[in-house]
Amino acid sequence: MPTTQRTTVKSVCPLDCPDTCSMRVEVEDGVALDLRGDREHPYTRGFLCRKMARYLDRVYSDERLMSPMRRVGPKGQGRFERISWDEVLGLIAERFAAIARSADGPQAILPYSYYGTMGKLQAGSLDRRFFHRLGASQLDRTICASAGSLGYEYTVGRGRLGADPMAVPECRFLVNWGSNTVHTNSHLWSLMIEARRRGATLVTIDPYRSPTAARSDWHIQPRPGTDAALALGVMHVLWREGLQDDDYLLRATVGAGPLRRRVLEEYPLERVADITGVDVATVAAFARRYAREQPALIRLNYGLQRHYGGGMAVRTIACLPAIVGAWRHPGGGALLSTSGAYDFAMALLTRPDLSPPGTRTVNMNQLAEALAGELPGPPVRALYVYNCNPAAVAPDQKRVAEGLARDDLFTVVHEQFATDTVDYADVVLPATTQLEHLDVHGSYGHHFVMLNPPAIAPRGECRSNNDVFRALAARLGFEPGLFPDDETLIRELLDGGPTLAGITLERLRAEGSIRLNLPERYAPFADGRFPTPSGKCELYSERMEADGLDPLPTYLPPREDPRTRPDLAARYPLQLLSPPRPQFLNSTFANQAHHLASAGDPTVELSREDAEARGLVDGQWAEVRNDRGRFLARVALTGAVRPGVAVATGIYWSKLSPGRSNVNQTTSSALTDMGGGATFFDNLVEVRPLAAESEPP
Ligand SMILES: Nc1nc2c(c(=O)[nH]1)N[C@H]1C(S)=C(S)[C@@H](COP(=O)(O)OP(=O)(O)OC[C@H]3O[C@@H](n4cnc5c(=O)[nH]c(N)nc54)[C@H](O)[C@@H]3O)O[C@H]1N2
Ligand SMILES: Nc1nc2c(c(=O)[nH]1)N[C@H]1C(S)=C(S)[C@@H](COP(=O)(O)OP(=O)(O)OC[C@H]3O[C@@H](n4cnc5c(=O)[nH]c(N)nc54)[C@H](O)[C@@H]3O)O[C@H]1N2
Ligand SMILES: [Mo]
Repeated sequence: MPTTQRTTVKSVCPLDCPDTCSMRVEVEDGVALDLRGDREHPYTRGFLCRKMARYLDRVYSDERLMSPMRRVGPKGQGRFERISWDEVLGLIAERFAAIARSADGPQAILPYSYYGTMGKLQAGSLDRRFFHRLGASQLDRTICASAGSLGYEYTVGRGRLGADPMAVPECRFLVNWGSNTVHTNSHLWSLMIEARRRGATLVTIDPYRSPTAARSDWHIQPRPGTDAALALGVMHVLWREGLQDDDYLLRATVGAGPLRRRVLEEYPLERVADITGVDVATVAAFARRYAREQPALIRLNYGLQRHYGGGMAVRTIACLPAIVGAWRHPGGGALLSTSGAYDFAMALLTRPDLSPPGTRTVNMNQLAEALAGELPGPPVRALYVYNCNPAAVAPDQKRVAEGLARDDLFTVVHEQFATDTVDYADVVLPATTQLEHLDVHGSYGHHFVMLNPPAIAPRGECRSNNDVFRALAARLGFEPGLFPDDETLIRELLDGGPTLAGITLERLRAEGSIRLNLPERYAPFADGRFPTPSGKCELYSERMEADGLDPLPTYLPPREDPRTRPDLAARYPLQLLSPPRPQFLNSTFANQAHHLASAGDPTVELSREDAEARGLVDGQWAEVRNDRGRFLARVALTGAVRPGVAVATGIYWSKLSPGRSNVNQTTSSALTDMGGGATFFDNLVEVRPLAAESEPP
């Protein structure tokens, strides 16, 4: 009898989520039998979210793409025939070479990717080298975080440095500001619960009574996109009542004087209450407790910044910890992202120097415009999509689909499943999952470096992103030295700055996960020094002034707001927010039976008043629409929103939804005030009954 081979492999969750969990995979004779959260990892602490707990269903799904394919029907229909890797690589190389030689040149080729995996290798290494070397257009990856990151960076100096999440149990006042922490950062939530056991108060500031708001001690419910005004009102109270930390302000900030004048003169609480819909007493009570109950942490997340003024809103909120001196304490201050603490050698890994000078950059939120030929530069003639499902997740979906349907566009999609985007591909490449390839991870929610060795062999003919770019580079005759093996890439990446000193591939192999070289009790700005040009927290920012922005915090209303756009609101009076549904990770998992069944039909949550005024009842199918498009959803009267606000959680796949569209048919490709960010939540719509019956057509 042959003996069975059993091993345990320590892997890393690849999802675009701040938790970056450590996982243990039990493998028997090359088959992964069990996967669970690593009990020994100090941040994962043995539990996985409901999505990853069933990751093996995804790895072994019958619906995985297993071989390369070529389109046989019209674009959008998803009809393909099987071809070999040899043929498909030849086809892509030939098309790319022909476009590069043509009058349009290589910039007519556009890579399009986001973070289907957060692995440093498979998310951004040989792909970058390949497209830079080819001379393709560059992609500005702005769909998620760029507005808030820049706003935070102007203020604090590095967009992605924040409080140590491990110290959260020491906090006394925890604010989830535009963060659905329960579901989008569940391991931080468990640390918040620990803090609450020790007496902390949990507050959530969100126009939506999210699961996090519902489970908090205090829910403050502003109008969408008015957070900067709320924060300015809080500052007004702090200075008016002498609650500011003068010592920290003097040592660690610039611009306290002008900011104080602005908030005292321009943001009286009556005005703040009028803008935000939060009453004067609540603003004052929040400010007093925030100042006094230290350490206080503001967990701001990216949902907050998906409005026109999103960059300025994050910048404004990021001033608060300096005013009350919250940065003095481990766990105190603000937490947007921790990824800036990793001194990875990113330029070595991605080689931006290979991209010819003057190469254009396309903002990924403007895929509709790029495909319609509305951006400067040559037309987009080829699109290479990987780690991303733009047909479902990008704004202005109808126009994105029109672009993807162009017959003169050559589209390559590298995917694990036949997504909405795959349906528009000319050629499809089957991708490995996290259990099938090597990778290394940082995190944007903690401070560990983690290695993900492959646990099983690639299924079918699946190949990793890097394996494909190596093969394409060889076909195009690029220097082999630029496309080394994955282990070499890991060594290059780890050859970075001080927080990585002593962290090697060998140590990662032995230990799996290693904390960055940071003080055990890490409080990044306790000493009052900030990595800004002035060395201080910039309440007044000369860099913003130079960039044509208001150097002081201010309130910028949404683009689509009944207050500022009464004309538009006359037809589309409801402000629609579309944050994630807990069962999905963006559009990942939204095709899998278990998750889809647990999520149920798409919903639109409305206030009872708004539903009654439209003759809508709970559970009924309705059409949500504006001038950009429409989608169908069941009305849900959950009591979670105020009149004038609607919520449709996602992201469902369009082809699996009634009406074959999702919420992004209504969202706009307009950009934020800074950073070129997406404005998914800055979206006026109207909702109307679909039919007398409760079933969709
Ligand atoms: N389960 C699950 N987890 C995820 C994801 C997922 O899809 N599913 N996505 C991952 C990704 S890519 C990201 S970027 C993060 C996002 O993590 P979060 O930022 O927490 O995600 P959102 O739910 O988009 O936004 C948080 C909250 O902001 C609220 N919000 C909307 N507009 C405003 C506003 O104007 N002001 C305030 N104060 N709040 C507002 C929304 O109602 C929502 O409840 O989560 C990651 N984790
Ligand atoms: N209306 C609305 N729209 C939104 C948002 C919202 O809150 N509301 N959120 C926005 C945000 S925050 C984000 S981050 C974006 C996310 O948008 P995307 O980055 O497109 O995220 P996903 O929908 O999860 O799609 C990732 C795809 O990558 C694939 N994938 C995973 N691993 C690999 C791999 O190793 N190789 C290859 N080739 N493919 C792989 C997965 O199968 C999946 O289909 O969506 C944005 N869109
Ligand atoms: Mo995101």
